[in-house]
Amino acid sequence: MSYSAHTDSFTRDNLPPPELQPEFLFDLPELKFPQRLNCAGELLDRHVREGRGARLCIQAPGLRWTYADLQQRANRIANVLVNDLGLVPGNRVLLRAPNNPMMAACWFAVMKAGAVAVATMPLLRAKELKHVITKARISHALCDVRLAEELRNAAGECPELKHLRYFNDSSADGLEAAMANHPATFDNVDTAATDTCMLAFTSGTTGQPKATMHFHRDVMASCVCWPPYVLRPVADDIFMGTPPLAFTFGLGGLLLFPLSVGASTVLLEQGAPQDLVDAIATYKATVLFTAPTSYRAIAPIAGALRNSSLRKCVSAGEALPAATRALWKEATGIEMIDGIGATELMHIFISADEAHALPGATGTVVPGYVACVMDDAGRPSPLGEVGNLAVKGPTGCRYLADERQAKYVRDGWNYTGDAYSLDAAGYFHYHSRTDDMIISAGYNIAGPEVEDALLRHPAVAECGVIGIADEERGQIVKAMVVLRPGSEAGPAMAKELQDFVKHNIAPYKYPRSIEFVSSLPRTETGKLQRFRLRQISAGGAR
Ligand code: 3UK
Repeated sequence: MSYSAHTDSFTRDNLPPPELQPEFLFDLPELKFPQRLNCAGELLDRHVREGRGARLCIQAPGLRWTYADLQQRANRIANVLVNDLGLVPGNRVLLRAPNNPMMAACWFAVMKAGAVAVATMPLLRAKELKHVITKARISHALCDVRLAEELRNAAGECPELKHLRYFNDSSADGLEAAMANHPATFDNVDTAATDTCMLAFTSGTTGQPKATMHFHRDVMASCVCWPPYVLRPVADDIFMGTPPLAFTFGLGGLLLFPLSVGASTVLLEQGAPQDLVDAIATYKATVLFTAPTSYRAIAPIAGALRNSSLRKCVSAGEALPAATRALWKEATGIEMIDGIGATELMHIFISADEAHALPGATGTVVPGYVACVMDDAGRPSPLGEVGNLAVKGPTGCRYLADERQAKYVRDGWNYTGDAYSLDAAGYFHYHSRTDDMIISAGYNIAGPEVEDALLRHPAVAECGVIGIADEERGQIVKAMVVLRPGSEAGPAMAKELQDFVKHNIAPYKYPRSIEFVSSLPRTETGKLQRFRLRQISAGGAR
């Protein structure tokens, strides 16, 4: 058996069987990792060792930490975990907090101690936390004291969770008090590159959330593919954004990638449009990460960002409508960087930088990865034809003890569940989730294309398009529309929007049904919840 530092072998024991794992590619020279690798050593300690300890690392309201500050906090927390709480390498540690510096310090402490971080979305309730704790067999938790209640409720029903500490807590039994009793030095556990260091739960729109497993090597792989080839950050960049650190989009964009180049990050607990615009000015942020809907919501007040410090805007989490890309460029002058990533693959694998962006397309495959559009028999589809997106690279899907592994990984390829087409220039065009393709009177219609057409109408703030059952046509296209303030809902507006769509895309795609709503159901990661839209449309639970 190959080397592992894990004395608790739970994650190793629950890897998918070899025949169900994807093929991994390490062709790029920067992907030749040593056998022993601790990502905290690479991302954090290396900067201090090489003399950059005094450089700015993390900012938050009223706080500035250098690399040395973050390292010392992470070391003290690692000492608390190991010496006070009996943690051994391989144990799982639940992390729960809004995006803030202590959350980042805890994440690195877990890496240093050779344990496995399980970061959870701040909005999760006790019932959902209980699933995470049970599934990942979690023994330790570090939690922001302001989010204690739901975790306490869950812990009451989870005997395996024995050690809980709260942070951002000034009380005598808080994490900070314990940290003060320990040295600011810690010898990182000498983990194998292939030791699991984090479990990332999928958002679970269908069925129970799945736990994806990532190794120390995967964390580093995500830092050497998309960031240097597409984002191209520099050490003076100041990163900012909204995705939670519990979402790999946020973990990469707001923690791993800035640290991988010795840059700094601003961690904000609030991400409303005005908060973000103000924070960009206050901290002189240069790189912004958020979801397409958030760009759309900020656009009306984004004029202030024109000729500001901001130079790169990254959109991921769901498809970026060409209409939103255009709106953002009009408001700020900035061409966005779109990229598709997935929890299973850690981060972005198809993308285009600002100079190569093609409106309506996600981009080209990121160096280190290969991607293909496959037909239902698993053969490459002809150019231009819509099929199933399949990807391979240095990262890939490993569900912890889950039968659904065989669905995501087939013949060594990761199937993301997205319907894509490939053009002659190598650009991948998103159509819809494969399960969400609308079939109406024999035509395949992708909801996002109809959404993009509707979003170009000045009265439309947001919209979601779904297929609903229809006796005659099988399904019909239905749009749920949120209007901008000042526009009036009613049959006249519905007719106007229908005509507008018919004039802009093939008429058979127009929404035969339109319902005006005051908001759309979204996940904490900014994704439209189409299954809930279907329920709302059917008059079901809201
Ligand atoms: C969809 C996109 C079109 C797509 C993620 C960047 O979203 C992330 O991970 P999730 O596991 O969801 C994956 C699915 O989301 N999607 C994401 N980005 C795009 N569709 N264009 C895009 N740009 O259906 C994909 O299969 O929540 C995104 C980095 C890390 C991530 N985890």
